[in-house]
Amino acid sequence: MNQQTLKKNLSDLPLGQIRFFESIGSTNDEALAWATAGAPDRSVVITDEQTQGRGRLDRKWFTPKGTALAFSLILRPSADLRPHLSRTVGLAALSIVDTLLKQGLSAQIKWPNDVLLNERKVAGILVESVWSEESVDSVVIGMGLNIMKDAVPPFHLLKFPAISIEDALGKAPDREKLLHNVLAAFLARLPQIGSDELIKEWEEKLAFRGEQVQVVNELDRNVKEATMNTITGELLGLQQDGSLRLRSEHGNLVTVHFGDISLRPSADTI
Ligand code: BT5
Repeated sequence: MNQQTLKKNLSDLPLGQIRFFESIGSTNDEALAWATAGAPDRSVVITDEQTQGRGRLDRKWFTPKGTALAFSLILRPSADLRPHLSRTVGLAALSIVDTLLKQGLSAQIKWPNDVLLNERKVAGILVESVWSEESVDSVVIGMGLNIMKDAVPPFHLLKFPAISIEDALGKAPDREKLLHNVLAAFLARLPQIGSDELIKEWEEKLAFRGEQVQVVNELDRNVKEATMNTITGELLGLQQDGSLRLRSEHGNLVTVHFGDISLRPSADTI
């Protein structure tokens, strides 16, 4: 992977500028700084290795050299897009699902920001914003995909099992082609971000739908009793803004908003 081959490979897509790094701390950090400095809409930061890759709550995201895809897309939201920004994470997840389907792999979305193959995490998404006074100036959509086996972190470092596309396919796919396909799928879906169809497709791909799950508010995890920050219930689907609908074990309908949430199948369903 290098700047020239990437530019050529992505030249048919309506992107802004492209910046490639052989190694970088985090593509999201670079994209946030670039967005603040005026990056054109739909610019992309791509790297072959991250040394400070981030998940939510500054959790670590592993991107060993030459094994993964790690990139961040900068959007400068138009007026049409602004009301639907909470759906960008779903749009990104569906773009990864579309791309995996082209490889013959059926993936699912673990709400809010993970993509699973065979109930193992193959990709993670981190959406962050640059604010200008009261409104969002730009949105950075960071995506990390495990391509080769060596991208998968050691088991003992993970809270949820992980997998690579190579593990699932039995061979390593072409990284640049996958990158092209994820970006192409994202840009193709973007005009439909406000549609009911998007929510329907996102719901159809949700992992554990109709099953009992446990939802934990990670921010509260350390400060409150476990019973106060955990909801157990049946995963029903999504609200219009992409938040999660559950039927709690007490029969109440509950909406779980985006945040630092982690979702697991409930212990008694495993
Ligand atoms: C995420 O966070 O899953 C979002 C990951 C976003 C990564 C991209 S790469 C490009 C861009 N630049 C960045 O710096 N980040 C974005 P979260 O749901 O908080 O999950 C983080 C957890 O996933 C960690 O605590 C680990 O347990 C696990 N993990 C770390 N690396 C992994 C990997 N390569 N594959 C599977 N799981 C991983």
